[in-house]
Amino acid sequence: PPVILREDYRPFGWLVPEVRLDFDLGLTRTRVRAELTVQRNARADHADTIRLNGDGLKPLSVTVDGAAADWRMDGDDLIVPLREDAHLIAVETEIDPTANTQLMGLYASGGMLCTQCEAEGFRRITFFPDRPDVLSVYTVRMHGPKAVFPILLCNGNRVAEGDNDDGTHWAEWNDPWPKPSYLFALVAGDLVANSKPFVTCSGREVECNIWVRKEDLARTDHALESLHRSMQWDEEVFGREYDLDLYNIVAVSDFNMGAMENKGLNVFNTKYVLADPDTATDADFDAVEGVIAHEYFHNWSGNRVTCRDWFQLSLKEGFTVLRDQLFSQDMRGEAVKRIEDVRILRAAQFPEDAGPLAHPIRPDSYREISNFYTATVYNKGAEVIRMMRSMAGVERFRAGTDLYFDRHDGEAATCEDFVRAIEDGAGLDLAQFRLWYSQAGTPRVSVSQKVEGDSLELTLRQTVPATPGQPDKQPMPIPLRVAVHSRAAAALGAEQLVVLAEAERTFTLPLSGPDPVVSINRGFTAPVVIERALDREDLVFLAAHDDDPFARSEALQELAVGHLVGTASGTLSADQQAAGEAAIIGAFRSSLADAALDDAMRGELMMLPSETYLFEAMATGERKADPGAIHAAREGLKAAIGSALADELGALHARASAVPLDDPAGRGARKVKTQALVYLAAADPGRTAKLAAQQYDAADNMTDRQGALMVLCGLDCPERDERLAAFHARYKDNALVVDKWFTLQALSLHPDVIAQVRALAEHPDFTMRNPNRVRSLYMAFAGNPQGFHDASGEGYRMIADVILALDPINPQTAARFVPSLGRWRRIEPARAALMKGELERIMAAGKLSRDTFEQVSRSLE
Ligand code: HT7
Ligand code: ZN
Repeated sequence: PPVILREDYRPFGWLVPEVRLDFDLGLTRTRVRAELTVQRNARADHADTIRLNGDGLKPLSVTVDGAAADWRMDGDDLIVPLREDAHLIAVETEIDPTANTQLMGLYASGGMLCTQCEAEGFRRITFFPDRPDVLSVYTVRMHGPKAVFPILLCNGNRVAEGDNDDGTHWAEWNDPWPKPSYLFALVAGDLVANSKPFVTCSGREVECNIWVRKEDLARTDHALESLHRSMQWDEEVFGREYDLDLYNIVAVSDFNMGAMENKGLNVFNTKYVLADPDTATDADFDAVEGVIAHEYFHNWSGNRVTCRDWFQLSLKEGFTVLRDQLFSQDMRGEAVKRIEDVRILRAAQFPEDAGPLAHPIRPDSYREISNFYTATVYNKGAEVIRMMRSMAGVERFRAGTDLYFDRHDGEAATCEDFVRAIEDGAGLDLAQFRLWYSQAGTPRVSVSQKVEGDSLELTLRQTVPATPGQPDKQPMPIPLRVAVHSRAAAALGAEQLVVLAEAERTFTLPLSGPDPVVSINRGFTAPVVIERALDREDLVFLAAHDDDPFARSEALQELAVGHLVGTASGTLSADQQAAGEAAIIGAFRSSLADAALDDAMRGELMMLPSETYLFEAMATGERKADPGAIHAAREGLKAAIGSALADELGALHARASAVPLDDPAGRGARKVKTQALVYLAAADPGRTAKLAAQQYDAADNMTDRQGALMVLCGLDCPERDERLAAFHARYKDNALVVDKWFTLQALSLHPDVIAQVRALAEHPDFTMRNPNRVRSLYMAFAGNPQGFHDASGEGYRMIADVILALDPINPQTAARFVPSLGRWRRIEPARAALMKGELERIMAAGKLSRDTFEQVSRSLE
């Protein structure tokens, strides 16, 4: 497959101001007639043909201005000669939505029809210049059997509808806002809506609907309320008002990603719509709120201002992730949300940045754009914009975003346009900062300090590691919030922002007393790795006293990372080992006893670094990560904590269990309740199995039930099988909860997890055709370090088999499994050889999709 280069961008030769689509809908046969008004683009080179992209389509008829056209195919694309400056092109195609297992374009899901067009799905519906810089006003007519498709939805507003005598009906929709084809959407099915109007800041009433199957209606209130909160927040915080009188969200159970921001008609994975306390955890509620907000915020950052080309994806995705993170911080509390977001960044993006698939947030090339919907483009993209916000301050940043929206409304813009608007609007010089858009790799900042009189000389050095295709890097501006505390005086220093723009620089900071302890990258102002050798006592001091809650949790993480990596690599003496363990237990004890902490924050402080994050920390320089040693060290520490703090954890569990479901403190209580079980289970499995079973039996909500079952799943005890069976029996008709049932087992600490996953793949509820179900079993397993990295290589083999089996069905989802095997270079030699061997086996297997081919070949380079 060809490589597409960012530098090759050229404007399209034709404008397509208007599109008229006519759909004759059927589950196995849908006819599409597309009429395109085209005009020569004065800003592009002269063209005497138009290239209309297609993917697996055959044109049934092609006319230009009503006469048969002299068209030809070039691969999958349709080439039509055009002589004048303006024409009307009409093309007819026919598609089979039921045969569409890729879930891109128009497809059938649970008896309904829906679309997914981003990035390049529209070309599977009709021939079209399927690129984000071609913006058109769409008028769409849908026609189909009323009994099968009683509801017909499209972008914009319904302008006409009617019934026919033959049992069919039709509806016509018009979207007044010009949009690229990737934002087109259509839904036809038997749906019901939960509706509530929202009144915008200018007093317009917007009809908001959440469309679902009848049996799911009772679980849609949270989504609807989240939508209203998002609309209100975007008005207040970013000055953005919604621009149509209708906002429709439809939930579908077969979906490749989380959701899609189609103009006025979002299509959502049911996972991010449906929630009630009996079937969804607190984390699920948060995810629904976050994804609803994310898609809503795209209405401005993505739809009103869209992307010029797919290399600019982070323009809409990075910015929108930042916007949804800020929204959730305001809804749920800044510190806990920030800790969660940084945990996700470290678990998903840092490994990507350190591996063969590393790419800048604005990539320079791709073969298959679906492979670039990554944690780098999304999450690091958000961090890069967050850094601009930190440097500008909230008000000046807002002036920058206002200018960006004003300047580029209705346009297909670039990342450079965004940076320039922030420069002009916020008054920042971002000349050097632009490197964050072009350089991949997570910068490492090393810290050293020296007391000089009543100041501290803080020397910071940055290196940006080499990444594929980028051997040499330049220093980038790194904004870091710092404070210098005094351990001896128990005094907290004032915070200030320093920007490290050079390879090395010394900053002079005021001391707050003797024995200075530097608190750095507070609030995680920059997505970097801080390298420093801080005394254990200093970390304990920061964990207990830092006034930045993020820095507190960070100090505890640093303490645990140092201890666990040291233990796993065998570099600690017995004394160091014992002292490290005692320090961590002491810090945990303080967190458990600290009455000033709420449980939501306590729950964060009680979380050990994940094994994937520990792999990253262990794999530095020549040293490789040893998954077996990391797992043993982490489990050992959990057991030590559980046994040393058995009384405190038992008391915490009892206290938290007494908090009722709807108490404002309930969420935090549920979080620490299961955390307590996790440590107790590591120390005393027998007793904890009883306690977990009690929690399961007494649960009046999914958070407690799932938490208890998660702990039980890792234990070899009768309670495990009994509760797993009860859980399945209770929820067998609820697909999202059955997904949980698969995931709990695939993620479990049980020694037989590989055999259990193999058996689950044979379960009648398992299918390769539903992405949620595939992810619930296999993505969970690929994220289970103990099972996936089993020294036998069986875990690797299983995931490679999944990639091969899934690739012909759903290449996008198949390709998403490749990165787990692609990390082989950072793993110890025996496992690395097994992982690489599986990648080579996939490569040798013959015809691979463009998606999987690109990921596997890059992983082997
Ligand atoms: N913008 C949406 C991207 C998306 C997508 C991309 C490729 C294939 C399927 C997809 N479904 C949705 C989601 C978002 O970031 O809001
Ligand atoms: Zn998005």
